[in-house]
Amino acid sequence: MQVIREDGSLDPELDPGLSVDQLVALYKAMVRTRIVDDRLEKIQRQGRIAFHVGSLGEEAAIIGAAAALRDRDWIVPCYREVGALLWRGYPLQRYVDHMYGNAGDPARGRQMPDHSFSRAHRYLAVSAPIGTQIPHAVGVAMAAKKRGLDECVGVFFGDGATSSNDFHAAMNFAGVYQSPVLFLCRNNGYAISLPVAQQTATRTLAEKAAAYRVMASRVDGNDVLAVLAAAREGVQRAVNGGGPTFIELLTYRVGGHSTSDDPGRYVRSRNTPGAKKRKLTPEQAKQMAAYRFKMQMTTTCRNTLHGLLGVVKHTSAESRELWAKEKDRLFEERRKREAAEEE
Ligand SMILES: Cc1ncc(C[n+]2csc(CCOP(=O)(O)OP(=O)(O)O)c2C)c(N)n1
Ligand SMILES: [Mg+2]
Repeated sequence: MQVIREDGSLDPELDPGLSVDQLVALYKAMVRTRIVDDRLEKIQRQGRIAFHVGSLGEEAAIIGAAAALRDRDWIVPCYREVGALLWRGYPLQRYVDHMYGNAGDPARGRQMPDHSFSRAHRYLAVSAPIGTQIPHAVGVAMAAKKRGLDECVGVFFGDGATSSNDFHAAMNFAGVYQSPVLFLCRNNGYAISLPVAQQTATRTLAEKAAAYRVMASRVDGNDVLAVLAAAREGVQRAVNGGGPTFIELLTYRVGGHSTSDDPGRYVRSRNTPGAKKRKLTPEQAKQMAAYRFKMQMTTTCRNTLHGLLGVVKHTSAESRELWAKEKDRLFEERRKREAAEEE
């Protein structure tokens, strides 16, 4: 499914009919995650933070789905979806503090970077073992259903997770019990270095859903309006008692798997998505062209970019300062604890 056509115009049959303000909000959210990713990668290379797993190239899949879910719906993330948390109004400063593991980090540095959580924003904690969040999500959805609440759950996971046991257990359960859940599968072509064709024999990931009688579709994950329209339909189905929906979001991981990865070791062709670091894929270029075309707001975009850059730089400087201020106390506390344990 695609809404934004090759020439940048919108398919009138599928256009979700957003206002210019809503389109600008989507655009800003996508650009913001890209800028934040860029900054965090630089900070990691400077040795200031340990690790970052970004969403370069996958912004539309994440933001489009987040925008379709209502505030009362739960988001169960994989690990690349902080853009969805920020979309819900989570403070950027708190996220960057978490990346530094400083005193402003809700986990106080006791979690890996990029393992955010917020009950207030109905965003479950990131669960690092692949696929384990999928049955969690179905459980949350079942709880809402049993209590008769008008809530559903959107769970993100990657192509690789469809090869995990947990994926199949969760899909089976959701199919049998008609759980109000959206399976948001970001097919970015790789599970770290393993191309999707080498980790599953199925032609598509969506066809796995058919075995469990879960409604499934394949959507252009770089077309934010298509993602939003498909996910909205899934939300409607879930809250109207129609059961689960599986959406295969076809996208590209433009960078490495994480800052610990070197895609140059396994991406052979320069034309393979993943080989080029910062260049837009043709789909993304098309998407950007569509925004400019529809909104005629090149200046707004430029100002947005400029403003966001400033905010992100300021935020990371604040986090660094807080880290520097608190780090002695942190080690002091640890020394005291160790001394007490020795006694
Ligand atoms: C059970 C388990 N095995 C292996 C890993 C190491 N690991 C971390 S991310 C990842 C790849 C996951 O790929 P995919 O599901 O496609 O998500 P993507 O990173 O592409 O978004 C692997 C194998 C893990 N976290 N958990
Ligand atoms: Mg993947």
